[in-house]
Amino acid sequence: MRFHVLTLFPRMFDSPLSGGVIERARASGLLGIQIHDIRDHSQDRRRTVDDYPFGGGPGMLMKPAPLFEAVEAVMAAIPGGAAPVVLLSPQGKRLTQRVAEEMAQQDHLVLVCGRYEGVDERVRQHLATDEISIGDYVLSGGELAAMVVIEAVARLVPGVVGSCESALSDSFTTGLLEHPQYTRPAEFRGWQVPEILLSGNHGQIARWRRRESLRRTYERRPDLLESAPLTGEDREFIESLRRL
Ligand code: 4H3
Repeated sequence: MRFHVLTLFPRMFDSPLSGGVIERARASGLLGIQIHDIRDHSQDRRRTVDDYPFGGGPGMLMKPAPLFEAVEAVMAAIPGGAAPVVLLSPQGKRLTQRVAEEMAQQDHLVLVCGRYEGVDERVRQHLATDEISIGDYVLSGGELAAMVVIEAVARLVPGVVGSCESALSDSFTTGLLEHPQYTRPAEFRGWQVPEILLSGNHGQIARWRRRESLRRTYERRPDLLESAPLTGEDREFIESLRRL
């Protein structure tokens, strides 16, 4: 998987992507992350990338030309010359685990980070193939949203996260919230770890974990129960919660 990030602030990406699984995966060649400065594709000596909005209004907008030139330069270096071009914006499709899984199927992803009041509409209509939002709030730039996308997607690339299992059993991967997790000591300040987890009975432990995922999802995010794959036993347990 190769990420190509277009930004006016390349240095923002130095530290968040260093350290941890991302750095290891980059070192092993499993991941590539190239940061491109949009300003390198401005059309004039003053390296202008923004301009006043037609029709008036506060602030500035990002001009189309530097963005089109930057994306086209990146595309020219991508075998086959085609990759999704993702614009990060509050107006985009909400990033979910499912959306991250879809994105993780790609060999290349181009991420466009807007600044100012936004980008010229022709970028959205004729350059971006996707528009993604990491949540319903406005940031001063798309960079932090791009980093969230990189983290959420990269960890799904086989081999990036240690044991594939941990990537699969996280919250949302089962479509449910994750069950409670405990580690040593078995008693801490009088708070006991549930006995079942100390029993070594893996069948019962799996059943307890599934039920606790269902309970937690029912209590905190019942909306997820509509789309999560549920067995008959799951549904019976949820019914028992409803009757409480
Ligand atoms: C993404 C980008 C929020 C998100 C963003 C999000 C700056 C887009 C500028 C940038 C526009 C102003 N804010 N929720 N901001 O994913 O280019 O919106």
